[in-house]
Amino acid sequence: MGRLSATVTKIVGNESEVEDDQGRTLRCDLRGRLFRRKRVRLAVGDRVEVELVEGEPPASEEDPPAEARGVIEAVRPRRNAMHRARDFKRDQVVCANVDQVLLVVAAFDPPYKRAFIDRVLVGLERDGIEACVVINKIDLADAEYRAFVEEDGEVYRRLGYRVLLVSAASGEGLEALRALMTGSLSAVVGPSGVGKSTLLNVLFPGVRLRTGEVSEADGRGRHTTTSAELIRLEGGGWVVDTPGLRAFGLWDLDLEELKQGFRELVELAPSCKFRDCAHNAEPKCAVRAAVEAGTVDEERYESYLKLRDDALASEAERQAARRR
Ligand SMILES: Nc1nc2c(ncn2[C@@H]2O[C@H](COP(=O)(O)OP(=O)(O)OP(=O)(O)O)[C@@H](O)[C@H]2O)c(=O)[nH]1
Ligand SMILES: [Mg+2]
Ligand SMILES: [Zn+2]
Repeated sequence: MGRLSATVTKIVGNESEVEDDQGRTLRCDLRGRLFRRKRVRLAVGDRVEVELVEGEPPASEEDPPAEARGVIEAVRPRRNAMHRARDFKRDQVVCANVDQVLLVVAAFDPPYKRAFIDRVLVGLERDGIEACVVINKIDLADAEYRAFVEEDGEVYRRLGYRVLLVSAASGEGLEALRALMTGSLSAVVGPSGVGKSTLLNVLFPGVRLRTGEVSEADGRGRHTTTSAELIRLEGGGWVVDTPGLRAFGLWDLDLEELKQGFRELVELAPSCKFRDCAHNAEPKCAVRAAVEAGTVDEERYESYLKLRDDALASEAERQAARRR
């Protein structure tokens, strides 16, 4: 029997669900040799090689997936890994091999906060994952506010991030978003109520149905799903779905990660007088000079200072806890 190449789509308890390159699902045990001896911790998105142990995988998606079982013989090296909030559980991988994170916010209802966007971007820089800032509900903006949103968008575009202004209600920007997602593995994150589910349902009408099916077939409550789940998109590609992603990006940041998470700081830091410049009150700081000259966006700099205060506070807390 030959080996199949597959993608891990789900992990529940001691089992994983994988989908081979023909779109067939099979279940694999996580208690095998590979996981005990080599201490591999699997995540959804992992590319694996599977040996069939029982029958053939079902011919179509309509057939029950539980029939086909396999053994994971090898896990390919990860291109990247997206980590969950660190205070939740240290270094837990939410998803491996992510092509991009779609950071969805809303123009209105609730209006986005630049500092939140910046914070999530810091986490993505740390994990080395591409980000696209998706500003939804643009239909709610009048001409003046829209111009303001466009300006914010330009700030991120100049830093090399992709930015899309979209509306699930009017359809604006949805073609571009669909094209971006098709054929890629995307993780959708963002605050509650910004329209993540609505967007996915409009873009890929099959998605809602499939998530419903999967959790019912499981017979377990949502909260027992300990990791993310990959959902196949019509036209190719995957989207990651997990309630836990709401907390994504809200971990404790350390000061070094923070500096590395702002592209403009990384670029300018070598020009600061001090090698370990915090870009705060130090003399001859190239970052502050650039803010004053208007070449670095002031709100981005304010985000940095605010996040730095947060990082300093949590570091002080950690140190106090250690002394106790
Ligand atoms: N005007 C307008 N309303 C929208 C748009 N997209 C979504 N909404 C509305 O925003 C509300 C929240 O949408 P959801 O899709 O549930 O938001 P969500 O991001 O999935 O929220 P959580 O699941 O709580 O994280 C719903 O009432 C939607 O109808 C849009 O483009 N324009
Ligand atoms: Mg939702
Ligand atoms: Zn500096």
